[in-house]
Amino acid sequence: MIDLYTWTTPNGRKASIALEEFELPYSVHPIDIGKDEQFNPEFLRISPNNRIPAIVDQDNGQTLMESGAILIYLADKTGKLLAREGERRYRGIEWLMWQMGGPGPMFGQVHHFVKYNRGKAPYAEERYLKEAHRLYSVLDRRLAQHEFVADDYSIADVAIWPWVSRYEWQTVDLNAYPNVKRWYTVIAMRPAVQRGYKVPKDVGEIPMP
Ligand SMILES: N[C@@H](CCC(=O)N[C@@H](CS)C(=O)NCC(=O)O)C(=O)O
Repeated sequence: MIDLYTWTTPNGRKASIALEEFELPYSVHPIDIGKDEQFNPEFLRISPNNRIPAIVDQDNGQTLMESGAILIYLADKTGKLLAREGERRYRGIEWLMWQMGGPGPMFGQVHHFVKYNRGKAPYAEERYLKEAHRLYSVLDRRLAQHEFVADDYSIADVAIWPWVSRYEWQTVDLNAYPNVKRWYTVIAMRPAVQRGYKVPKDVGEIPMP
């Protein structure tokens, strides 16, 4: 049994979608970051960076913060969505790390400046939107040559997809990135993704372009 500490955000959904894909039993502990619950001392013992998601694996007591580490751990635990060794493993990790260093933090800045604080910092809006479009172009070029980001459907797709699902917040028209749109739509149809998207609670349907 896995304890999942999460909220209704792209990083949180990475973990819940992965748990659904892996068909692992898990119990959900909502951490309402709007109410600063991520600063509760009990949560900080599991996630010292006061961020969701975090997990505790009741099988062995392993605690983990950082969604990328959680995805690798669960993939290794189950032997699914990441090759055990060789080039395919590192290709999956490569694109997972691309998400962790690129779309995660950069799209997050777009949400902060463009969605929630529009007009307050025009240069920041311009800078992060430009970077977001650059990242969408990188993804679109990759997906022009590959069905999924790495080789087969993998934890790299699971990591990137929830950030793309906020394309409306980012004022991004997915029609400008047809390969991303094709990939996004295929993944959105997966039952595990549809279930994981609604954890820890249902806040609406998956946006469809
Ligand atoms: N690099 C971390 C980022 C996690 C993160 O930024 N989580 C946000 C929600 S998406 C959060 O918990 N924010 C709470 C806060 O900023 O205090 C990961 O991938 O797990």
